[in-house]
Amino acid sequence: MSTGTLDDKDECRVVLLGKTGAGKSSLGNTLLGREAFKVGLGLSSGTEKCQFADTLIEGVNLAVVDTPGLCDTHRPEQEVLREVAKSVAVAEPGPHVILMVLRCDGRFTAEEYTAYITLKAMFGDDFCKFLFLVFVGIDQVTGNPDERQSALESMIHEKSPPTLQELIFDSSGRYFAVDNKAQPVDRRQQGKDLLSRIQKLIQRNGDRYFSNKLCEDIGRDVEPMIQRRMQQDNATRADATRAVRQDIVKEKVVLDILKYWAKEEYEAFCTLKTFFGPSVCDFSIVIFVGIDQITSKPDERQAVLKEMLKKAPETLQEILSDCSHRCFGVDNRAEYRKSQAEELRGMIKVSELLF
Ligand SMILES: Nc1nc2c(ncn2[C@@H]2O[C@H](COP(=O)(O)OP(=O)(O)OP(=O)(O)O)[C@@H](O)[C@H]2O)c(=O)[nH]1
Ligand SMILES: [Mg+2]
Repeated sequence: MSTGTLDDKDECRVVLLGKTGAGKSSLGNTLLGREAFKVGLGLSSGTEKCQFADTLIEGVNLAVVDTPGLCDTHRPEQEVLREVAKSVAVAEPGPHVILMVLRCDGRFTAEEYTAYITLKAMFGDDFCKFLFLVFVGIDQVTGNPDERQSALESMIHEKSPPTLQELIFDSSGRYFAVDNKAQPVDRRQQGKDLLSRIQKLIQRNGDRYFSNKLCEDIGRDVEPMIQRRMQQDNATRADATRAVRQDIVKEKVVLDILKYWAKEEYEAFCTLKTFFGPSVCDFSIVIFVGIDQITSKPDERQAVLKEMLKKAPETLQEILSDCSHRCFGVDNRAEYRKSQAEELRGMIKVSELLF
């Protein structure tokens, strides 16, 4: 089982995920009972980096991590996923609940579903045990506060597409409707009601929090930072943890999140070798997608990639060496995908001749 147990029983760590403009920051503010996170205006994207805020509410130390929106066409997916991974580091040793924020007054899009599948792949199936769906914007469906939950219930039963049904199934039917635009007293009560649902889920999960290999690796790097802070500032563990969280968010300490991914990829490569035998390398070409992030000039792609790989971490150097340095940089978004495919096919043919 890849889940940890709660050390500090009074802390509740929540991560907000969802598509851009869904209402994550607004929901974070509803939960915290104050305007801790900047809310987006109009079409502009509000949250660019993951944010952290906490408060003592109903005897619970509630720590909320806000993230930039998924499916943001103005931002590369890798960058957003990196921020999502960072949010897990901020919620170290792991979030108790992952709140997936959805809109009542909008369609559940194919992009949103794909983003959800990517998250599931990134975090692993255990992720679902900690998943809670929050549908914001219920004010667009009903103006009657007493009917919020029943209105959502009918909406879900009458017109949710199969993709959304999958999320509902994955979260074992845990969902809640919120109006972030409600009057302060009403909004406060909604925050408390949601917190009580969150606490029920934590109880059901036996006080465990979400963790996976990525969380454990990050935890190993973060723990000494907390210890150092405790000694240097003569701080309590809670204060030192809070300070380290802010350091991570403000990037005062650099956690090389991609380093952890590279490690996972390396392990996957080792598994492949064990499974098929070392000769699998003789038939392998290492493909690097997203080369457009490194150079915009198509003619320079392969040369720039080769140059960049000279500084690659040891694990990646090993993979490249095993594959006799056969590698290729691809821009999957380029309009000349066809010529890239031809170039790659040429490389495959050469490999066939060689082996
Ligand atoms: N009517 C209504 N509007 C809402 C609700 N929640 C959020 N909004 C509005 O939706 C817009 C986006 O809200 P944010 O909280 O910034 O959304 P976000 O998911 O944090 O956005 P990004 O950080 O850009 O990904 C803002 O104009 C909010 O006022 C709600 O419950 N009802
Ligand atoms: Mg936001």
